[in-house]
Amino acid sequence: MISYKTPAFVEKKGVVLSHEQIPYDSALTFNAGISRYGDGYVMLFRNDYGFCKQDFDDFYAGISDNTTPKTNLGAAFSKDGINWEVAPESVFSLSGNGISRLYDPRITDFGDGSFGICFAVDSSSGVRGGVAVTEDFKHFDIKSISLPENRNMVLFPEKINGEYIRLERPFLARGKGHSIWLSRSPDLIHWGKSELVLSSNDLPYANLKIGPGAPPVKTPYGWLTLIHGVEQQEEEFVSWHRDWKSAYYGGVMLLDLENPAKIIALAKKPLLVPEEKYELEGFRGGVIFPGGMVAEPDGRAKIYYGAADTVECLAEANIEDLIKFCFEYNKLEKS
Ligand code: BMA
Repeated sequence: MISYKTPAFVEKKGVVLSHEQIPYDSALTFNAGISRYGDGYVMLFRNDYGFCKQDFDDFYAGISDNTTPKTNLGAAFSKDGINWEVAPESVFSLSGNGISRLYDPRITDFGDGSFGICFAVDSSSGVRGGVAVTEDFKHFDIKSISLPENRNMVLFPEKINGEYIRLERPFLARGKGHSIWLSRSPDLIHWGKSELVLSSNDLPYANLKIGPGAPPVKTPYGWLTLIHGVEQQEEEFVSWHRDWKSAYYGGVMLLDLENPAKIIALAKKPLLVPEEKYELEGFRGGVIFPGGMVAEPDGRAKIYYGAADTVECLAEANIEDLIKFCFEYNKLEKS
């Protein structure tokens, strides 16, 4: 059972993109990256396709599993960050050389007309994390794809001490839980000088996995950084879903402006808890997966997240409240 609640200062706005809006084959649209773009916003979303409603029903009924999806990335554009117009064709996919698909994109605005894109790829050797650059969201110049097993990468919007910075989540072969790391690069190709930032063992609401969410947003107090944390449930989480026993929460922390491997404050309670129907029911009920945060001039933040591995959603909060939340719940101990 989920024992957390989304704090009152977070205003959930509901679903902003679902597969009905996609003009090509689409079953699930979720885990998007979002950025400001021109005088509006751009979204790159994960589009899983190649299966239909009957396949879902058979999956839930335990009859068959034809839900191993093909995936491409779609692009969508918006004037207000709420209503989205989807580009007529998918814009980015990857296969061959042992790679089967690319998914979970994140967008970082470098502020010079170019955007850093991070993504995960499934390969015959395991999951790998990729970094690309685009200016038009049609052409993607792939700079690097990591060794397996790594993913959930996000790039910082500016260089620090002359280096690009990314957060990432390698899979740990030893011990329990996973952790967020930070690596540095002179060119987006070569990554190193890696440091541990946060382990799921230090996060009370995550007993399994953890990962960076949205690219960090600069505030006077530090880099405001969304994460996700996974709590494995003892009992089956939603009875209608075969074998699904985990809850994915959105979380938030503040990283040091000069040395972002250092945590200034970390909310030890989740920021976004799956509780609405569109978060609890879908391909994977109980999943909240933040991938984008846009700071607005009025002090509000738009927080975008995939829900139930099925749709893309929006929540809003005051940036000040997000920062306060980090400090207020910083001191909670792991029980
Ligand atoms: C993670 C990733 C995400 C997904 C989540 C919940 O491991 O695969 O893409 O949203 O699981 O299924």
